[in-house]
Formats: sequence, structure tokens, C-alpha cells
Amino acid sequence: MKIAQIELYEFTMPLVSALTTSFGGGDDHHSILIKMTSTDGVTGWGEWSGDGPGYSYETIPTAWHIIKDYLAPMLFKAEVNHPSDAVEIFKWVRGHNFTKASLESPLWDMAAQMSGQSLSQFIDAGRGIVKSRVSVGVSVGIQSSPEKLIEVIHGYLADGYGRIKIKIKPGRDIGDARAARKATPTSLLQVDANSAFTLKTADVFKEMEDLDLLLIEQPLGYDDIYEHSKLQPQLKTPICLDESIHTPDHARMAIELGACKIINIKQGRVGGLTHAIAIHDICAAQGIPVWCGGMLETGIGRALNLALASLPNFKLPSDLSASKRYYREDTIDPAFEINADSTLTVPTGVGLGVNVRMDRVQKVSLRHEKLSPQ
Ligand code: OSB
Ligand code: MG
Repeated sequence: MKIAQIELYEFTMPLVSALTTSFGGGDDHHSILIKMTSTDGVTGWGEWSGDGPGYSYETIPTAWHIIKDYLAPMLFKAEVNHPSDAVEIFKWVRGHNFTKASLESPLWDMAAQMSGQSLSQFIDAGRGIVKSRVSVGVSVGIQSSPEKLIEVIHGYLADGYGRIKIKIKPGRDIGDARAARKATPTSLLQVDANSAFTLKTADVFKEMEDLDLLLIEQPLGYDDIYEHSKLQPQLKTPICLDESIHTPDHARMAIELGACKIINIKQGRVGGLTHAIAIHDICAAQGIPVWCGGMLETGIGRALNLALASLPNFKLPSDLSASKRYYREDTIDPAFEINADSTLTVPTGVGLGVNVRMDRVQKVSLRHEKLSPQ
């Protein structure tokens, strides 16, 4: 397969509910959609899932620059036999994982379409190991008060979510975790610190031990593995790494050091589905369960995440909520809905298996650029 055209759409969409984290968070979701066309006229979609410099160094302008000046020209020159070829094609560019992933995504969509399969089936490759429904939860931002947090959690429980994750930061930690546990004495509950603590301020996690938390996500440095390996043995509650795992080697090293007992896989953060699947396999072999993290993706990115999370070692509920938790009008049809058993159904149509609503993409688009071979 040769690539004939790459279209970039910068867009912004209002969030139904802002996700305030230890590093901030706004009322809108601002990102890039990618439409790719092969010389045979097959089209595929992808979504850049970086968040901004509070989460990783990548931003929309860096993504645009890296795609336009480096990745797109490299991809136009290449013959793509399998979407995983992207890793080798883009290897010369260091880092910029979210940006590489955003171009690898449409290759997976196109390859699955060309094989006449859903992306989940394409990843399965005839092994019969993928699930048709994925267990999911909801990620709840820091609220104005613990009382408000309880109210918001009750709303999500009523919507059918069986797993709640709350964001925490210093000063809004044990109090919020206790409030969340009070709101839901029996649901699966976890906290995400987004790197806001240090070994010196980590005693608060010992106070959380009696709350029966499923996991503590990324308590320490965003680039740290070593100090997490000092903290994990002091806690019974499993540590789950998010920010500090960027490559399959990071996953291997974190497990080897005992820095975590669980890994959050975000395909964008690790440079695409190829590396995400590799990390899934490494963890499976080591008995480390994984779950799929979210970056407030619209339905395009979420469809890809759902295909990934259909793999068997995605054993814990993923941050993949219904369309309406994020957007009043999603970029796709039909909207994702939560099933009564706190699952999302993996699309069965070919490729991503969702219908991209071009009218809505146009409506939210801020900038559009077409790239083609020079
Ligand atoms: O740490 O998991 C995170 C969103 C933006 C940046 C970081 C994170 C998140 C989420 C979103 O928690 C979860 C979702 O998409 O539902
Ligand atoms: Mg996280």
C-alpha cells in the first residue's frame, strides 16, 4: 500500500464535563483528526490524543510540524505492507509518540478494511482471543468540594458505571478518596495523581490502604520509574504507571524493578497500536494486568482504543466511557453507549467500525491542510 494523501483537521469541541487533574484541564477538547487515503482510494481515520504540555511535551503545533515536515514525507516514500511497518518508517524521529501514533492509527483502520475485518478481528489475527465487550469505568475530575464529588459519582453510578476513578492532588487526596469511597462502598474505585506527589509526600497513600482501592495511578514523577520501585513495596495497593511508560522497554524495566503491578496502556503515549500490543504481550507474559487509558478522545480515537482493549490481558476496566460522558455530539455514528454491565461493545463493522460524521468534523474544524507526495 502507498499513501497518496494525508488530511489534518485541527478541531475543538466543548466537553460535557471538564476533567480537572493535578495539572489542570479545560472546558474544551482541542486536537487533530487525520484522514489518510491510499493510492487505491481506501481511506482511514486517526486522532491525535496528546493533551498538551501539562501531560507530555507534545502540543498541536509540534504535532503539525512533525507530521508535515518529517513523518508525512517519510510515509509517502514508503511501501506499507502492514501497519506495524510505521514503527520502522518513523524510527528516525525520536519521541513524538502521540504524533507517530496519530499516523499509525489510519494505517490500522485501512489495513483492517482491506482485509474485510473489524480492527478487533484484524488484531486478533484468527487466534479467537478478543472480547466482544470491554469492561469500562469513568474518570472523574477534581470537583469544587468532596461533597460535590459525591454528587458527581452518584450521577455516574446511576448512568451504569461500575468503576470510578478520581483525580487527586496534594491537599485534595485522602479526603476526596474517603468521600469517593463513601459515595460508593462497593464499586471498584481507583485514584490518579498524574505525578503530583514525591516520595516525601507519599505517606498519604498509606492512609488510603484501608479504602480497598483497585490501584493508585502515577503517584510520582512523570518520567520516573526508579522511585516508584521504592514506593510500591511500601504499599499493598497496586501502583499503576501511566505517564512514565513510553516504550515496550519501559514496561519491561518497570516490571523488572517492581515499580508497578499494573500498567495503563495509551496507544498514543507509546507511539501507536504496534507498541501498545507489544506492551500488552509483555505484561501478559509477566502476569501484569493492563487496562486502556483514555485522553478524552472523540469516537474516532475511542473506536481504536476499544479494538485494542478487546485483547485478553486488558483485565481491568478501561477509561473508555460513553460518548455522552464527553460530547453532546460525537464525531461518529452511532454514539458509544454504556451497557448495563459497565461495558462498551466493540464495533463489528470493517476497520474502526464507526461512521465518521463529516458534517460534524467540518463544523468543529479550525484548520484543515492536505498533504501529498512532493
Ligand atoms: O491521566 O489518564 C489520565 C485525560 C487527559 C490527560 C490524562 C488523563 C486523562 C484521563 C481521561 O483520565 C480518561 C478518559 O478519556 O476517559
Ligand atoms: Mg492517568
